[in-house]
Amino acid sequence: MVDNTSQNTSDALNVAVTGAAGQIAYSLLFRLAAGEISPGRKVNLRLIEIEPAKRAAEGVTMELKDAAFPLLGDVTVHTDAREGFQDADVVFLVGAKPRQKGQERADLLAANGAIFGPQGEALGEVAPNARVLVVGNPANTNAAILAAHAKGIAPNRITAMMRLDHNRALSQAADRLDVPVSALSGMVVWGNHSASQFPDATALRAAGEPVFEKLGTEWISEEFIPRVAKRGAEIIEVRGHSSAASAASAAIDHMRDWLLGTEGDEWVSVALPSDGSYGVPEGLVFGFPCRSVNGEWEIVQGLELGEEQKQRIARTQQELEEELAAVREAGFID
Ligand code: NAX
Repeated sequence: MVDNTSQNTSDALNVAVTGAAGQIAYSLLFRLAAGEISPGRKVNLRLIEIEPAKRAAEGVTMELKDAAFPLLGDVTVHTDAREGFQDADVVFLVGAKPRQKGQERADLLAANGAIFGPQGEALGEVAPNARVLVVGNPANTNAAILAAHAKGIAPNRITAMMRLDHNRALSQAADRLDVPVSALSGMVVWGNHSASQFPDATALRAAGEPVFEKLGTEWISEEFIPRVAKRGAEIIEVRGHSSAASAASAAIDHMRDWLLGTEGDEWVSVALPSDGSYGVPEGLVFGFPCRSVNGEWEIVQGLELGEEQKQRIARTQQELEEELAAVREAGFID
């Protein structure tokens, strides 16, 4: 088990979470306190919120203490992100500006640029070795803004969450094949965490055997891809609120695999700044198949892509290019 993941001198893992009084954090914080990304290791939690939600975050702190987690160290609440990020080993950026009714996508991107630019600067200054996961939407482009401002943080240390999409895709395929999700490997969700994403089951295996034919091309294009890509909206319609516990669970999966490594040759879906792999332009924060090796994400190379895969990847890439152009125009990235 790799354990080269701390930058502070004590053995404790310093974890900062923005949006700490929100619904995702309400599940995430308790799983972090239970030691799920750092088994056996003390965890210090920094809860970061905006002023109006500070008191609610203090309430969450009270509950965290009431749960008497054996591994939980200090829990502090901060309205100054820079203060909360100080010496953080792991950072979950969950807080973001939600889309208002009738709001244009460009305005949403700009509103979030105003959050993720300064947070990037602060992280670069006070937590240059942090592993960062952006959850708050639009997650990929928020992460691109963050990466542009986080001087001193290696690009592959800034990620956006595709793991919920990945897990949703696994679950849909497992149901279709009537196998447990644990039997499946080789799923990829490419591109943007949005309806343009490409959940790709081409390389999927169940207990090592290829299953693409078994899934059926019609089921894949008519049911699987749209269902996974629009699952967030389906959850809102049925549950009445957006995904929360499943999002927190995916964030835990992402960070645990990052810190402790992925299994053998298996890969998972992670959005990170492209290095040009698979022809995706540098700077786009794009969902790729990734392995975690020695505590770092590496993009899996050499997957052969057919024409339809290339077209679907190009589609989600185009959306991300448009998002990046919009934040450039708004002055959030040079
Ligand atoms: P909530 O509205 O319940 O909580 C968000 C919290 O963030 C609020 O308490 C708010 O005060 C806080 N916040 C806002 N700006 C902040 C700032 N600058 N610094 C610190 N805190 C700030 O939303 P929740 O359901 O928890 O969702 C959080 C974000 O995750 C949303 O942007 C949502 O769209 C996104 N999601 C991303 C997913 C993914 O797979 N990447 C899936 C789930 C979720 O939809």
